[in-house]
Amino acid sequence: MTVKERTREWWKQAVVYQIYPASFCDGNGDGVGDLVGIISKLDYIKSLGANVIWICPMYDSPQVDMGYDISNYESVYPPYGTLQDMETLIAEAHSRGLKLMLDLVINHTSDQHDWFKESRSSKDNPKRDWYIWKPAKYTQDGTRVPPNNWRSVFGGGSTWEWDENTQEYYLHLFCKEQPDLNWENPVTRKAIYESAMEFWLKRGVDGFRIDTVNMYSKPPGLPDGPIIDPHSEYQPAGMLYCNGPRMAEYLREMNDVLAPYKAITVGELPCTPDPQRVLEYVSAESRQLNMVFQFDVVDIGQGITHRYDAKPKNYKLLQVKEAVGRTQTWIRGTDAWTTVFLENHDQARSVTRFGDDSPAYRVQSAKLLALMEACLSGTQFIYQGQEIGAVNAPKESYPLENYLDVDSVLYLKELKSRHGADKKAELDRAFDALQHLARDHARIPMVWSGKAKNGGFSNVALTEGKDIPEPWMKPHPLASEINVASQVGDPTSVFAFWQEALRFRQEYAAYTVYGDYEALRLDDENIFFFVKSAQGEEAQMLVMLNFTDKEQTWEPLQPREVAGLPATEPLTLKLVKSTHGSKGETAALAPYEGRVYLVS
Ligand code: TEU
Repeated sequence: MTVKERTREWWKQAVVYQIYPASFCDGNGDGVGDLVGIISKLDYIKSLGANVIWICPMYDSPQVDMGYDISNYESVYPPYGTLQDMETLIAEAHSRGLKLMLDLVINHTSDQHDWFKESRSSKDNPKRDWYIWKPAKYTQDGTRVPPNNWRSVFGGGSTWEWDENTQEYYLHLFCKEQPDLNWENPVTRKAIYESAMEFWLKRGVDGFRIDTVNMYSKPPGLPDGPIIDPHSEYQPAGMLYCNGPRMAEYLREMNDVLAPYKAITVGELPCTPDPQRVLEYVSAESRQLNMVFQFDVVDIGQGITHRYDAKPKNYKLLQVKEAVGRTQTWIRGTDAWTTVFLENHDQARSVTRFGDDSPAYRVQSAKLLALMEACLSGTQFIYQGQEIGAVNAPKESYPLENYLDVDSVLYLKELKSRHGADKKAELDRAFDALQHLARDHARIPMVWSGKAKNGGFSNVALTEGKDIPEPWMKPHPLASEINVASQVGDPTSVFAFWQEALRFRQEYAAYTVYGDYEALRLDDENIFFFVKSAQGEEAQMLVMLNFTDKEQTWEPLQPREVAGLPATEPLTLKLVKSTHGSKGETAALAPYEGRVYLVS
């Protein structure tokens, strides 16, 4: 649907703060983050300027994939707390004006979920077809092979696991401990809605971040994927199994469940480069999702055969400009909505990936990225630690054995089997890639203090006189340099800049949040220029971001460069925000300086 005016909604202007429960704050002193710890930091989150919290899975789970393998939707993972703690958290958040979103993981369950245990118990169990079971195929020489050539998202193996007991394969797009639910069965869908959604909606949650939202509907016949990696038996087939034919139907059904509660949704949308297809999901008229996470920006620099088959920083600024453009421009003139994010629990730290994490420039480049995000249209998401400019753990001080994520572990295992464990050069290359891109970096415990043991991760326990335990993941080696305590109250800190940038974003929401985006000077290899225009405003907002560690001069803006500006010179530029507090109207940009002007 084409629209002239963009409607305003509370959730469009919201700032969502994402929490990874295992790594946010350890309230009971066992080395694992928990709900009590989260409750103790609600005022901190509020002080940043966020008004919504999204908590990654806190449900009961064997934790093969850090809670994205759920064994019971209706209970809490005991080390995180209890159902009662969740109720307290919801109430405490609401009393501060914070809304709460949960992570909805319903493409698959854990293999320890009762549903799957029943399903795998026999071929005639009533829950057999709650999951996707298929007989084996056989090659000419009689070798048993899986039903198709799809490769699991993690490692290099098949998406099919053989079940000895019932002599069939079951599908798992992720780990073998994460069997895919069969959405074609209406009884299964109803059980999912009741257990995973209504159970929590009734308890007051305000919305869901929906995991892998485009994988529920599988392509009919489950055909083989094209050969993308000729050296492998199994092929990355995301482009084939995402966005299946019944997606719209399923999402509308889910909306009927959400609507009475006015709950909001943001769906994770991998493997969907076509903006037209994205639009189908989030056009308000289509009643599917409020928003989605596109992967264009976070996929920059990742490998094609495997995300970690890549060299650090193997991209140009132009790719960043184009990827940002792909998340911004398609909403123009539509009733759809987009999101702004550079980090989450599946991504390495943005300062390391897109800025410069050296001591000389990490503060400046963190501010630059904050300013860029603050000026982009869509609902803004911030991942824990991003607000203090967290960086990846350095190679020298964080050895490979500290990496615990199943994606990293299975990748290394696959490499060793491909090359033999002694291929030192290949392992070194993999370490470089993981140091740059691994999900582990986002999962290192949050650093609350540079002085307390383990970055103050278990500080709440400390005040109760308990011993400080080792955290579940090794603490950040740069804890004494990058931490919350030293930044809160320091006007020059990354944290203070985020607070400012978020206030600025709200003050100029007509441009920043709701405006139309247009890139300028795409071929400039150093500076990212873009313009935001606001409905009913004559002036336009000009954003310029120096993505280099060198001073950069820039050519004055010409009237003809921007549609809608007065055709004759001189243009008036009024500086409204800067990462460096600079006043210079036309001066060169300092390394990693970002500026915002109103142009008329
Ligand atoms: O991620 C889904 C996803 O599409 C993956 O490609 C993701 O990019 C992953 O990090 C690849 O390494 C979601 C969750 O966000 C992730 O944490 C889970 O592991 C995954 O689903 C399975 O539930």
